[in-house]
This record gives sequence, structure tokens and C-alpha cells, in this order.
Amino acid sequence: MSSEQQNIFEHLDPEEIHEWIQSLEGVIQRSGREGAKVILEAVEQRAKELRVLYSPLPYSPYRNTISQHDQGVYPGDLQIEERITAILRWNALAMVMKANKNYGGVGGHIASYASCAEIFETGFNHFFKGGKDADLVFYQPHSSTGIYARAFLEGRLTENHLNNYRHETKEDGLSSYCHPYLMKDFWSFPTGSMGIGPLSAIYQARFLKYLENRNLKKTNKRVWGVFGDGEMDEPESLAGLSLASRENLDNLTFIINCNLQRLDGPVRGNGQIIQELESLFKGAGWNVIKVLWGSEWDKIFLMDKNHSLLKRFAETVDGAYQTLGARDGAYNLNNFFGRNEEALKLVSSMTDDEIDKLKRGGHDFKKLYSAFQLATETKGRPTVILAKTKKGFGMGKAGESKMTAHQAKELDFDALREFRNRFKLDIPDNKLENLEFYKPADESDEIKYLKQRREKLGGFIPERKFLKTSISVPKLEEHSKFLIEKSDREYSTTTSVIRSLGSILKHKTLGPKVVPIVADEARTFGMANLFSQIGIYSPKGQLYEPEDSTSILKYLESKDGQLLEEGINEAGAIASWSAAATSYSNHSFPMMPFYIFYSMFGFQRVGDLIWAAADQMPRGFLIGATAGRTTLSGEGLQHQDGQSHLFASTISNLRSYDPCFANELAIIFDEGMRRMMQDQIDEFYYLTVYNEKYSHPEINLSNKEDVMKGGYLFKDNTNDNININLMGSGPIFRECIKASEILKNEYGIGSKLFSITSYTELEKNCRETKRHNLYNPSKIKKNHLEEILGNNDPIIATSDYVRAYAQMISSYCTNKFVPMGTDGFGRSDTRDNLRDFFEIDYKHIIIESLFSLFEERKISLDKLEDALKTYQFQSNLDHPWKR
Ligand SMILES: Cc1ncc(C[n+]2csc(CCOP(=O)(O)OP(=O)(O)O)c2C)c(N)n1
Repeated sequence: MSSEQQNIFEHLDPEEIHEWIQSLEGVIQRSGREGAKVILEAVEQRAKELRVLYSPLPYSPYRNTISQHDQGVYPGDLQIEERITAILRWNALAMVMKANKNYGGVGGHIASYASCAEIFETGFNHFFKGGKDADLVFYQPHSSTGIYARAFLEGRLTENHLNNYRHETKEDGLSSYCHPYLMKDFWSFPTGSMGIGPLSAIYQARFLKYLENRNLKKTNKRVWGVFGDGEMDEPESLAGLSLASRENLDNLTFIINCNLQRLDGPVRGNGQIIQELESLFKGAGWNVIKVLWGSEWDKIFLMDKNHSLLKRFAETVDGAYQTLGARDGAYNLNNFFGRNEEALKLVSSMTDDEIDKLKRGGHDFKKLYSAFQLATETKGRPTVILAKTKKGFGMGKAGESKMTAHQAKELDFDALREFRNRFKLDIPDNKLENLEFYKPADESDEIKYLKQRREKLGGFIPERKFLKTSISVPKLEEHSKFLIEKSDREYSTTTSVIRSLGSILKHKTLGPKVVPIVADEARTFGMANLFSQIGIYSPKGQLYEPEDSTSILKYLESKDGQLLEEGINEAGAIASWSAAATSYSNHSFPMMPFYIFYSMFGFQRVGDLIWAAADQMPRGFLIGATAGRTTLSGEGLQHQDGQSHLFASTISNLRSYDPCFANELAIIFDEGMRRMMQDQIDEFYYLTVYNEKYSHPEINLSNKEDVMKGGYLFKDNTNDNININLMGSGPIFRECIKASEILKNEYGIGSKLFSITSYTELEKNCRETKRHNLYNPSKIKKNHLEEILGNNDPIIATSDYVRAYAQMISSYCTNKFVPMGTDGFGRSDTRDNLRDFFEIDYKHIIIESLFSLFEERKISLDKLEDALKTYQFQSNLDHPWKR
């Protein structure tokens, strides 16, 4: 309250305030709390109209959202659930300790799962659906041990598996975190990189609605995500919050494990992360449920008529909560309750031990259950449950609420005994010392209960299981006939891929499966016709008449729209893409996403999201448009991409291509669709397309295999005397063609012209062949590069990407190899000037060719110097890399 407000407050008649409060209480008695809410909302509305505006705190008091009164009856067997949880805690802990003892230094975490075991068990026993219509669950990554421990009790993992935690080069190894690529039948969503899980969960929930609204597939699946409070500091964690409420994603629940700590220390030592998250989520339109205090507190709250505890909670910062959490009952009595006389009175009859046992809400099944239940009943918006927990709960002095809890990897024997006794585990000392895993007999109450619960919920999770469905793809000649014929008309590869897409969209079976995605660049890429043709997805339909309603290209939003227009949101767009690209595995319903973006704002901007997508074995197309450092002429340094192909080359299940001609692109697009949709091969595609317009030659379809392998002989311009090999990808290959003609006509030098569709794919082929030869020296094979080359003349290899891109293949042949590329910061200018500046145009290709031939003593110094004079290179300038 400001001093001015305080002043006014003091001068108001206290009787009048009392009457207001009494009348509110009267309404509650007569019409219940719902009735009081209606009246208060009406008063609030009027107060706003009269500008008697107050700015209410965006968060509620520091207590449970659901009162004990509203909690309902707990439907589970508390005792058994607690026993199961204790066993899981033990096995999870033993797994980490054993791994480090047996093969040292592999890491692992104890404290994270210790803090969220009850959260997960609430889900596993009562909410997370399995089976055909399984829910999508995002698991907090550092808690993977608890999930393995559960699968062990369920009989899905063996002791051998647990013994091989973080020992993944072994066959039975278990992944550190949730990695579907490494445990294909188990995990579905990678969450190890903080922030990616929350964003992905939102877009998975959105994609479920998309499938439903487009009348493609209706499911009852929910999306659950358990995340850390520290993790919520990642921008990606918060990036999708408003989309989730804007699109009414009531199929989505986040549970934030608010143990108040991250790796180094408290998430908000001097503040309250729970209150901060509440205001953030509330502001974004989410339903927020706080689960802060366990049942032991209920009777104390009932006595606290003047809310002295709420005052104490409000004035205690998280750093202090952490210290309170790490200390015993006596300390809490003195340092928490003891600071307020009324609060102290409330606990005067309690022993130190009883105070020590006052739990946080996130460790209380009853409180968690009622929050989960309310989340599932909430309509029209997503829910976040803020569950207050203790990091390292149960680790005692070894880690409970300790500053170093996150990294703690072992407990000494005394601490192990304390742990066992606290959780009433029936493990004798010798087994404790040997860190033996504990599994009750199959006919034990615990195992029977756990299995029954899962059966009731449809089956075990996590489980990555799906029905394989092949989708047939039309013939290349059908969908892209126009691209494989010679045409003098000039157009860009962007236009060509959009034409292919347009044609596929019209295909009866494959068409509806396509999910075109843009991040506010559809017009840039010539896709505006899709707005009206297939509609822009909007669950609300279109509530307005678009300004261009009379145009055939009108901006049409519709509930069953097909195009995902994500706005200026590359991270969201790629998360959408991942959801569609994993629809085949998550929903046994293959879709074919086609996300087209400024290539500079792909791998560079959201590379980690693409990495996480790759972990999920996605199927779909990523189209990096306006590609190239020089082909995107005017845009300048932050727009011109000269490196995405290097990033792309590091992802093993990604096939990336940089074709020059429309026909090559059509072949790759066709083959990609066929392999992913029809043959169901786990790979995805990155194609760079450009906005430079030129004519495209005819292609001999017998080159198809070579196009896919990364390159083919485009033209043989050799003579019987001196020759060179010119290789180029993307539009820069056309500079090679020009150089080849000049070399032939003006210098009498012949050349072989190779159109390189992908240096990356070429390199993969060479790498594999090299490995084959290494292990089979009597069966030496030629790699694709050697096969197409067939000579030992120098190679000049170029592209619109950095030198390292072409250089990838340099070690796989004995020819002298000269890589050229666009290293350095981009800048605005015309294409010709940029190509001259970055020294990749035909003139530089000629000079590099002449220089290599000079080095090989095939041409004279005079000839080289004449050429240097002809082209007037400015040798006094720094390399473009430095400029
Ligand atoms: C992008 C990213 N940055 C850093 C890390 C390293 N890291 C792993 S866990 C962790 C702390 C997690 O804290 P919190 O989210 O609060 O979860 P808790 O374990 O406390 O439940 C950090 C920094 C990571 N995994 N990902």
C-alpha cells in the first residue's frame, strides 16, 4: 500500500469496511463462493468503468489454490503408493551411485527425481493414459532414473538395464535423459536441453487440436509436461504460453516442480519464483493451481484466523525457504514461526519432530491429486500446477535443500541408512551397502497395485509404439512434370519448390497430409495463393472480414485451415514442424510438414530445436529459402546465410541438399517424399532454395541416383590437353558453367562440370566407403566422388556457403583440391558485386583454376599473370573474411 493509500485507509470509517466484509460473508453463506465471485466480478467491472481502478497483485496469497474443503476424496491407496514411491526413490538413487562406482565419472542426478517422485507417481497412478490413445508426457530430464526405476518394477526393464545406466555404447545401456533416438521403444520426447520441452509440449497440444479441427483425427489425448522451476528461465519455456491460452489448449497441463533450486543455487534467492511464475502464467491466460503445503498444515491453517501464516509466507524469500528446508524442526520453529507471535502460537503444541515433518505440497499425494483432477476438468485454457517441493527430498544431510544438491551423486552409508529408515524401506544393511536394486515379488501388493493402475489407464508409459502406415506418393512426372522439362522461362528454385508443393497439395491422399508452415514469410516466398487455397489454420475461424476479401488471394483464416502461419516465431514454427513430423510415431498418423523459412533463421537461430527434433526421428521437409551469402543480395549481414549447411551436416538422420536447378530439386523432393512417406524411412530433409531467377535445363532422369548421392557430371567440356574439374552447388554452379566456357574459349583449358547437389551427402558416401575399405582392404571400392570424377586433374569446388562446406570432400580423392566459399560477414549489395567481393564468381573460379594448373606446371606464369591483369583483382585488400 502506498503512503497515500495508507492515509486514506486510516481515515475511512472502520465500521464501513467491516460492513462490506460482513455483507460479502453473507453472500457466501446465502449463495456460496460462486455467488460471491459473480458479485465481486460485477463490482470490479463497475469499479473499472468508474476508474476507481486498483492494480491487483497478479498473484494470489502464498497458499494452496484448492482448499482442504474442496479437495475431494483421494481415490488411491495412499500407503501402497507411498511404499512404491519409496522403492522408486531407492532404485533411482542406487542406479546413479552404482553407475559412478562401477565405471566412474558418468554423472547422473539424485536430487531432481527426489523432488518430483510424488508428482510423477500421481500421474502414473491416476492420470497419464497409456495404450492406443496414450497421453503425451514430457518428463523432467534429470528425473529419468525414476522413470527407469518404475519400468523396472513394471517388468519392462531388467536389472541389467539399470546396471547399464549411462553406459550406452553397451546394448542394454540406458540413456542419461529422454532420448528417443537412443531408446526407440521407450522415450518419445527429448527434454535434456532446458526450455525445449515446454515449448514442444505446447505445440504438441496445439497439433492435436489442429488434427481434430481439420477433421483428420480426433483423440482424447492430453499433453503433460513436468518441468523445473529453474528451467522456466529459458526464453523458450515461456515463448509459447500465450499461444497455448489463445488457442484454448485445455488438453495441456504443465506441472512445474518448484523445488526453488536450480544447479548453482536458488532460482530466486531474493524473491519467490512461485509467485513470479503465477503472475506470468496468469498474465498469459493460463489456469494456475498452486500446490504449496501438504496436509499436515491443514489443521494449522484452520486455526489461523488472522492469516499470520500467510504474512510469514509472503515475507519469506526463496533463499530463506531453502535454508529452512535444509534445517531441522527446531530451526524452523525459531526462524520461521518464531518471527511472528501469532504464528508461533499456532504450533505451540507441536514437537520439533512434528514441525520437521510438515511437508511441502508437491510431496503430498492428496494435494497433487486434486490439482491434477482440477486441471483435467478445466475447459477452454491450459493449466499449470505450481508444486512446491524440496530438492533432494529424503537425501537428508547429503542433499536435502542443500546448495550442492543438484550435483550430489552419492550418499555415505549413514545417509543411506537414514534414507532407508525415513522411507521405511525393507532393505538390510548389506544390500544397502551393495546398492542392490529392490524389487518386490510379482505377487506383492505393490507390484499388483502398480500394474493394475497402469492397466486401468490403458497400459505402460513411456512407450514409443505406433502402427506403421505407408502413404503413397504420386509419380515425379505427375507432381513436377514442369520441372523436369527444359524451359527458357526464368524462375527461382523457391518458385519451383512452391509449385511442386502446390501440386502435391492437390493430390487426393497425400495432399491433406501436407502441413505447410511459415513464420510470416509466405508472401516473401510466393506462397500467398495458399492463404485462400487451403486456408490458414485458426481454431476460432475468421471473426472479421479481411481487408482483401474480394481478392482471390484473400487472407482466409478458418477452423479447418491447413497452413500453419506461426507469425514471427521461428522457434514456434519449428516446434510445430516437429509435432507434425512425429505424428507418424506419436499418433500412428503420418503427416508431411513442409516448413519454409529464411535459411539464416533456421539452424543458426533454432538449431537446438532442430537437434531435438532429429532426436525424435522426424519425417518432413525443412526448406531454407532466400539461401546463400551472395544470392540473397540486398539484405545484409544478419540475413545472408553462408553456414546453415555446415550445421545441417552434423545431423546424421538429416539429408541436406543445395541444388542449382529446378529439376534436381524436383528429384530430391520426390525421392524424399517417397522414402519418408511411402517407405517410412527415418530421415528428414533440408533443402536450400534461392530467389535468383534463371532458366533451367532438361535433366536426364538416369542421373537421379547421382543427384541423391550428392553430385553428377553435368557437362564434359574436356579437351585432349589440359583439363580441370569444376564443382559447384546452388546458383554458384552457374558461375562454374560460365568459367568453364571462358576457360575453354580464351585459355584453351577443358573442364568437367559437376553439379553438386550436396557436399554433405557426397561426404557421407565417401566416409562410408572409406570405412568399408579400411576394414576390407582386399575389396577396395571407389567412392561416388571418384566414380564420377574418373581423372586426377585439380578440382575447384565452390558454393554460396563457407569454404568448409565444399572442403568436406577434399580428403577423399587424390586430386589437388581447391575449396572456395563465402567466409566472412555478409553485406548488402548486388549479386554480382557480392560474388566478386567474396571471390566466388566466374572470374575467381578461372583464376583459381589457372593457379592450380600453374602449380601443377601445366600452364606458364605468364598466362596466369595475364589473367590476373585482365580481371584487375585488388590484391592490396584484406581477405573478405577480415573485411
Ligand atoms: C539449455 C540447457 N542449459 C543448461 C543445462 C544444464 N542443466 C541441467 S539441469 C540444470 C538445472 C535444472 O534446474 P531446474 O530446472 O530447477 O530443475 P531441478 O533439477 O531443480 O528440478 C541445468 C542448468 C541444460 N540441461 N540445458
